[in-house]
Amino acid sequence: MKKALITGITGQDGSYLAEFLLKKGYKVYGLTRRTSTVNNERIEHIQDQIELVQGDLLDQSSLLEAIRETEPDELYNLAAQSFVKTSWNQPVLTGEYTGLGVTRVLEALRSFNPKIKFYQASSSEMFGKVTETPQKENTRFYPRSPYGVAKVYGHYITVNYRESYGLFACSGILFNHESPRRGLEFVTKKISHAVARISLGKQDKLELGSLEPKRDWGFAGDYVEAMWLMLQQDEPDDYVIATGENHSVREFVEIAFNAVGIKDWEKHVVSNVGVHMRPAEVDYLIGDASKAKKVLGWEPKTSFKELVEMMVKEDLDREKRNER
Ligand code: NDP
Ligand code: GDR
Repeated sequence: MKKALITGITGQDGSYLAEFLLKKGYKVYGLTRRTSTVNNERIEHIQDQIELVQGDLLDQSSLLEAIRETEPDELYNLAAQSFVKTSWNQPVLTGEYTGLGVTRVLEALRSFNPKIKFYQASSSEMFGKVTETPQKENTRFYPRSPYGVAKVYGHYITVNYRESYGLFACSGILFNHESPRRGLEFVTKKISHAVARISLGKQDKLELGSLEPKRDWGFAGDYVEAMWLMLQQDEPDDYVIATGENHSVREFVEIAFNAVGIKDWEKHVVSNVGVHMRPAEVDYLIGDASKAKKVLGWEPKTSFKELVEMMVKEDLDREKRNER
């Protein structure tokens, strides 16, 4: 039985990846940090099938101990401070978790067993102010936030450890991917949650920033398969994972309101650009995943409309049950 260790297992992607690997017959371990209240909602339904070990990206010895305890064949490094806006407020912490944290994990892996296969969660935010459209593996990086800068560091240290030490280390450059398990601060979930509440008369207004930014949005459940596929190849490499389509925040809002039968959505939406402004914005991202299609045989399965409707439906069901 193959064994996998996932950092960030309590996050959106960690929970989908854990489900996916369990279905593939893996023994799944997850690294979690100590919290004063339990924070396992996304993995509650599989908790009796996985094993959690304590550790933190800031603490080198805890990472080594987690690897020693679990002896994984594959290590997926998904943990990070992942909210772009927070990265201006906590730039040093973001650098520690999202950047240097990658080196700590790689060092622990290398010193325990350099044969463990390693996946790094890189991001389309590394392209930031894009220099080429669509973005592919060799498009120049131009990050626009402390988060994006930290991810560029994480990407290159992964490439560097592969080249320096011959590790089987892959960097997946994933474009935005969403799901009903997305954190509430991200724009997609903020919209689907508010739309559900507005349709039930529990809320009247949805306040957003600019409705113009465009993102290449996919479904997280589809994207975790690509992470796994990268580690099943003969050679380690880096891959862009995206749908190849982009849509504006406005389009997301429109489809979400349509899904609950509200046509005059504009009367519920306030675009307060000033309040939600980021010191530097990423306006336009669209990925070219043709390498992943050719080498990994990976393609997204869920359309943009299906994704929006899935998120709204799930929030509607939760709101009807009065759950968060
Ligand atoms: P989430 O924010 O949902 O999850 C982040 C996870 O990291 C949580 O489990 C969190 O634990 C954990 N974590 C944070 N800090 C630490 C720490 N110091 N030590 C240990 N664990 C920590 O992110 P996603 O699931 O959306 O994303 C997964 C990864 O993919 C991230 O690295 C993100 O930057 C990257 N990414 C995401 C994309 C997306 O669109 N979702 C696109 C491209 C890249 P806790 O629950 O305790 O907070
Ligand atoms: P992003 O996701 O920054 O792309 O990072 P987010 O959903 O936060 O923003 C997407 C775009 O929507 C605009 N926007 C708003 N965003 C939020 N959060 N709240 C609002 O009210 C709002 N109004 C407009 C933003 O300005 C932005 O342009 C996500 C994260 O998952 C990263 O970890 C990951 O690396 C990238 O996707 C790829």
